[in-house]
Amino acid sequence: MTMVNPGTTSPETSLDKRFALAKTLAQEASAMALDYFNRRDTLVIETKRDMQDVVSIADRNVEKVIRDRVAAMLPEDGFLGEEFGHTEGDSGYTWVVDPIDGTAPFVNGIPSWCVSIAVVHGGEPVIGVISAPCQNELYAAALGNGAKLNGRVLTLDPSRTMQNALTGIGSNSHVSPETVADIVKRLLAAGGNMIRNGSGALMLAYVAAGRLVGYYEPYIHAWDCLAGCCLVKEAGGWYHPFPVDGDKLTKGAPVVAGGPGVRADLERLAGLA
Ligand code: LIP
Repeated sequence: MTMVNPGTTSPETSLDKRFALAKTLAQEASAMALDYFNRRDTLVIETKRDMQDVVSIADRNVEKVIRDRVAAMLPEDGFLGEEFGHTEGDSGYTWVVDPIDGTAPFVNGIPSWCVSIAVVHGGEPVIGVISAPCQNELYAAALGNGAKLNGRVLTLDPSRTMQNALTGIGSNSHVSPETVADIVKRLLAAGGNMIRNGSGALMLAYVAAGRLVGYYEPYIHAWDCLAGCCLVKEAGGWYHPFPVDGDKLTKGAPVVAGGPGVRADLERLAGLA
């Protein structure tokens, strides 16, 4: 039986079905995460890779809710989450989820965190949904459907450049302090200015919303960046291809993404040009 999208005559596609579920799950999961945020003094903070790489039961329980709902609705889909790893599927669609991106700001009471949900198909993120409950903002994009912030269409301005706007820079202990310092030095020397808020996903959402002109992080995981990359592309921007095939999906890689006016400068900053 063909389902018809309410208000349209076209049949619901596999993408439509997953996009609707991703938006619903992002909103439900971020409400749950916000409840944990508002009682963060009850959380036990643990560390992973180093003292700066923090996690709590909030991350784990939020991911479990998303993972269980996807498994119930779409058992044939694959799932990769930051906290519980990769489960293969056979539908060709893989959900890539960070239940709380910006965990360090989260546990320190800083509102720059979000729930990030991507769906990968055909070697690229075809759905990107980011929910930032502290700002009551839902960013949503699906391949060929454009990008929206709380239902408002996002379109990037080609006149914004590295020199007249802010560039987001991310860093973690996978990259040496000298490398990060050199990136910042070269960005400032090129007439740019940097900002870092601890959430790569949220900064990529800000690129899609035109608040930042671009984002570069030399080593980031798929669950931190793929939803944001989809949003940026669907808002009229670009991103350097992020490896998602096979076991590359679980490995880190650089993320370079931005609007049309920053491409040459940002690729040069990232050593791509
Ligand atoms: C974070 C990323 C951010 C990176 C941080 C951290 P988490 O993810 O979103 O871009 O700079 O080191 O990895 O750990 O908060 O989910």
